[in-house]
Amino acid sequence: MALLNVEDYRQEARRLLPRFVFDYLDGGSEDEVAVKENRAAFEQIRLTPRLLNDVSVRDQSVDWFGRRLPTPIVIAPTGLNGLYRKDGDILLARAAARLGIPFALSTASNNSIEQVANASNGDLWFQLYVMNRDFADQLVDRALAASFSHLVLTVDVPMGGKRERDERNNFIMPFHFRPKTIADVLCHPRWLWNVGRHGAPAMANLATATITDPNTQAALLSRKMDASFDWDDLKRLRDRWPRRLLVKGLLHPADAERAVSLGVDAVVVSNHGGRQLDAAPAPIEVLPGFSAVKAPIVVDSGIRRGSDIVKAMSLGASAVMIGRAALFGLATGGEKGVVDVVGLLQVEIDRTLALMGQRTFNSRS
Ligand code: HOC
Repeated sequence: MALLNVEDYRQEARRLLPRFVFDYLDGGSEDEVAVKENRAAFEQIRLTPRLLNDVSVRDQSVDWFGRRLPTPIVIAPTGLNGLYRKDGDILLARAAARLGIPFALSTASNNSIEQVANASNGDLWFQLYVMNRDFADQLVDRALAASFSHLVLTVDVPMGGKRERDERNNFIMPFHFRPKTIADVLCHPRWLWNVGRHGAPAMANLATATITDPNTQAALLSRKMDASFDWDDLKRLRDRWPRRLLVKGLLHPADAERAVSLGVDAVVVSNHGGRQLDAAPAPIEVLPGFSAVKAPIVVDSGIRRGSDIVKAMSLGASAVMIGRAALFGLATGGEKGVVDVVGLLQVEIDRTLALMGQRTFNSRS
């Protein structure tokens, strides 16, 4: 089947992955209302073209702190990327480097900070979960030493969202193979080949991961974060990390303004792809409310089309993050699959700009 859009890649990933893996990737929390709303909110936005402009040449590049990104896309931090391909984090980082866009490595990675830094020459960002403060400090120091350019503190996981698909599939800690899971795996031999040793055991064995300490690993995998982390801790983190700092997971403009007042460089408006608070609003819906925030705003959750990215940019975003879309590409075609998915989003952005009568993201007539 020709893979023409992100949904085609999703369907292909569904075919290739064991059910418990696809559900972990695709699923949200509780009734998955937020997952559905994230899509519905994008679909409800209409773009009104302004025509009779010369759009024979388009340029979708954007400025990011004085640097030119070829397209306003950042590959979002996602946990357990080794579930989709062996060395999934490295493949994502390499794909991003080929595309000239940033890749954010999750604290819950299957390849370590150092491995990813050694394997890629692209722009690397590190996403931080705080399970305990001392350990978080060590991660920050490692990311600094490995030349990661941005730190992305995720703040919307004081505890895990209720992932009922994962519970039904027994994809929970402590992880044990059950007969149903084994049957699921055996029915997907291509996946077994693709993941090698990183796949099925990724929940139970993170030998090459960023976090190897068993207690911290267990806390991370059961999403036992430090729920006492607050604004004072953010201030301390700001003092510790000298490069660009982003806070990810804010949905209220007042929180964004407070973060920026503490020296945070940019904010990611996100509901974690509908995987945390199921009652959360769609980020794209609340995005216009962030117009007074004096910092770049990145938005994620529900992006499946280039036109979604044009919509986000026209509502005030400086860039977007894609999570699941990149992972559908990874699961389907490895590094090339990620490049292809981002490539098709770029082609869709280009076409949308032309149809909108816009040459660039700044030129609106
Ligand atoms: C099992 C890994 O952001 C998600 C991730 C959380 C990663 C930490 C736990 O699943 O939404």
